[in-house]
Amino acid sequence: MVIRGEAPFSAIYPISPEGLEREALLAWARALVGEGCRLLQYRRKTGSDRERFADVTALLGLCRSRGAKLILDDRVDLCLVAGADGVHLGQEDLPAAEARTLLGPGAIIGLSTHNLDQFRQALPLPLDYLALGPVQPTATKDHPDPVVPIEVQEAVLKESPLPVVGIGGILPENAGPLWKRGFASLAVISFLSSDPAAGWRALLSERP
Ligand code: 3NM
Repeated sequence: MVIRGEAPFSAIYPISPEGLEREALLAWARALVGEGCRLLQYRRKTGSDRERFADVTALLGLCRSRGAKLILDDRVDLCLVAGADGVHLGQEDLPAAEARTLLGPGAIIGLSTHNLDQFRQALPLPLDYLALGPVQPTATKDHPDPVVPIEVQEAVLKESPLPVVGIGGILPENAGPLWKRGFASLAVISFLSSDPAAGWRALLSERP
């Protein structure tokens, strides 16, 4: 576990948009890494494992050459075979303890939480960071959880010994207050999907 103390992610945690062809996916990642992004997440819910494996291999080549890390959404198996830097687990994925056993102490493992109960249940787990969301309404996720009320966000941020990543509907107009509230990083799909470099700069310009 490498994050405790010093988070390897930047203030923005980009997650790949669904449906990009490999060249477009690489261009997306290249633009972000070129802006100084140190940690990206590959998320692909559709398509085959063969395609996912090829995407991850290509992204890892780019990330390795630029000193950035690559986290895979959900897929501990793919992380192991491809040699990615870690996984981001959802509430229905492999339990964090089993993921840690398989991936070892050096992997970065994060977990999505959507309410106070899930957050508290996550505290004893061998995780490097927690995500909390959606912090704003999002159209990107199928069946998103209800938006996490500000009081719950504040309670989580106050209690968490781990860095907390905010996710869901993040835009320049809402990013500043989220950073001020104490989120270590903000995970973003839509706003970074069409022009990632410009989106990255627009978001960062709101950082307090
Ligand atoms: N997880 P956008 S919200 C992947 O609540 C994901 O855990 C969420 O995409 C959660 O930046 C979300 O386009 C979608 O809203 C984030």
